[in-house]
Amino acid sequence: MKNLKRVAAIHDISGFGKCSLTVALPILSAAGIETTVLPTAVLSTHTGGFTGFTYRDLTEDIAPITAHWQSLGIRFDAIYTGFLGSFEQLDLVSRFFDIFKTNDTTILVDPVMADNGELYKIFSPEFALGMRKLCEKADIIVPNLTEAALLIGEEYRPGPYTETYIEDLLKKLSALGPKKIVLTGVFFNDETLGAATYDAATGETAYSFERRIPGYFHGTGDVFGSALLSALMNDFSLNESAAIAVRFTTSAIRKTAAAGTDIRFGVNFEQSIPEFLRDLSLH
Ligand code: PXL
Repeated sequence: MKNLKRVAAIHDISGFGKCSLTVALPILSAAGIETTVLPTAVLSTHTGGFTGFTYRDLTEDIAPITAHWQSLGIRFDAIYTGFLGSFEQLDLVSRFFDIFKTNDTTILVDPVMADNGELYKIFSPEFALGMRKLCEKADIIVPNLTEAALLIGEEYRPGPYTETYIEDLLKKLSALGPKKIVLTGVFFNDETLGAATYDAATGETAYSFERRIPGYFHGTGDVFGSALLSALMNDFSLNESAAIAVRFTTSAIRKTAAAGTDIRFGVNFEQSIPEFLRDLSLH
C-alpha cells in the first residue's frame, strides 16, 4: 500500500452544475487522494450561463480555517486552487501557500477566470494581474489559452495554433515563476484537441491529444485539473498525467455530447471514473 497523499482543495462549491469542489472532491477521492476542502464560497449554481444564482461569500472563514489547520500541524502533499472570487481571496490563498508550503508540497494553481477569449463576467481586467501574482508562487499552473494570454498580458488568439506559438506561450508562462505548465485547449487542426506541457527543469515540451468533440462544455477545466493532480499524486510524470487528464475529460465530454445534456449542467465524469482508475492503476 502506498502512503495516502493529502491535498488541500481551495475552490468554491457550486451546488448545481458540476464544477469546482463538486468535481475536485469526488475525482481526487476516487484516485485515492485524501482531500481536505476549503470552500471559498457557496453558490446555488456556477456563474456560467445561469442567472439568479445565490453567492454566499466565505472569505471571512478562510483565515480562521487556515489558523485551525496550522494549529493541528496538518501537512499537505499538494495545494490545489481554482475559482477564487476576489483580490482578498487571492491574498488569503497566497498566505495559505506561505504557511503550508514545504519542500515536498506541490502548489497547483488553475487560474480560473476566462475562456473563449473572454473574462468571466464577474471579473474585472485587473483581476488577471492578481491571478498572475498567485501563479508566480505556483509549481504548476493549468491555464487555458485565454487565461494564458491574460497572464502574460498578450492579446488572445483563436486557434488553430502552431507549435511555435504554443512553445513561446509555455516559456513566457514559466518565466512568471511556475516550473511546470499545462496549457489546455490546444489544437493544431479541427480534428484533435488537447493539452501541452512544459517542464522548465528539462526544457521538455509534450502534447496530448484526443479526437475533438464539437461544442463547448462547462466544468471541463475542473475535471481536467483534478484528474491531472490525481495522476501527479499517483507518481505519474507531468506528460503522463496530462495524457490521463485529457483522456478522462474527453471521455466525460463524449458521454455528455451523446446524451445531449444542457451544457451548463456539467459533464458526465462520473461514468468515466472506472476508465480513469484503470489508467491510474497502470503504474
Ligand atoms: O469551473 C470554473 C468555475 C468555478 N466556480 C464558479 C464558476 C466557474 C466558471 O464559470 O462560475 C462559481
